[in-house]
Amino acid sequence: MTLRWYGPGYDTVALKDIKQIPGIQGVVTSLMGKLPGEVWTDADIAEIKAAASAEGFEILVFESINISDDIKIGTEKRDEHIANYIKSLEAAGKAGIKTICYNFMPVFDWTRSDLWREREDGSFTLAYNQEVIDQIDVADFRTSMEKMADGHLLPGWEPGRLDRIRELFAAYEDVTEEILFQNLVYFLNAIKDVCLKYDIKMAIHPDDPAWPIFGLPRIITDKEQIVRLLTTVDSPHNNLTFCSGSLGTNPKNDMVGIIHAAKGRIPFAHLRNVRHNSEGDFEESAHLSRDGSIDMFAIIKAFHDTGFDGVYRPDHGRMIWGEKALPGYGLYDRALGAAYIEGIWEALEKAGK
Ligand SMILES: [Mn+2]
Repeated sequence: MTLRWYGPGYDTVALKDIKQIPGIQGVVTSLMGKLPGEVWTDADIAEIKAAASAEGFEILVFESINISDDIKIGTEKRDEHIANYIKSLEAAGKAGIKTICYNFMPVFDWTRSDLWREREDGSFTLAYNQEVIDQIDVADFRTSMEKMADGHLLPGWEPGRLDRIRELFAAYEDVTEEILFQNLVYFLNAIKDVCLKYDIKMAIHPDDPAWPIFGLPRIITDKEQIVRLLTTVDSPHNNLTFCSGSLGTNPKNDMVGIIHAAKGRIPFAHLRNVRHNSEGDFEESAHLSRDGSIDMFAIIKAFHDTGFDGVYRPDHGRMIWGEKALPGYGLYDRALGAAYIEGIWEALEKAGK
């Protein structure tokens, strides 16, 4: 059990507070100051490792070393960016980081229409409404996300990269789902040697939400696509980050089926719940099954049944008890989520004996 922690200067939650959540055995982090395509050096990684270990924490996963749009589009800069990515993987491997979470979503990372939707109980949460998204001018979208983020740097929404939004959209014009998939395969094959050398597991995060938005292709949204990727690059370095919240945005996704189909290829899992309010509208609920639309027990049981021995973490939480934090990443609700997940796991362990 881990918690995501953004590092000094980026996270509102302190490691000393994370330490008081029972059961947390490590952290998942990233170098927030880096743009996709840039190299992570040994010194960069040593610095964040030192910050974590000062409070007794090991870094168990890098989430994420982001992939540049040049790699996703397949531009002439692709090979240079992949060479840089390999250098970052070398540095991670030498530092003993074995799991790298990444995604292959064009232009925008995870997307919400509201970062502060008030719920019936007075808590605030991240929400998505398709009609609102459909009315957004993409050129203004980053500004509106930043405004909602209230001064916090959103992971995947780094300034700089999205300054040339219209250019980026134009660059994706001819990128079909199949081309994007082939570019992902090209990337995975290109980094295979360095991953095998250091026993690094690349773990792709599903697209969030799990359908194409703004006319951009999305290719990791359901079981069929996940199985296709795992079998096309059938290598121990090619794996899945299972995210119940992202896959669960589509009520049709069979998440227990995905966990079984990807057995042995899920080194990292994000566990959270969503509530479907109506077609195209969902919000992130508390972790409990009864608060959302996902059967969290069934998911955790599927991990237990398949012998999961990777790293998991409670994913986003609501903002409760007046907390002001990075949207989705407050301390309190994620701590409740961690305790809930640990409770289910302990019950499964003991019931099985
Ligand atoms: Mn996730």
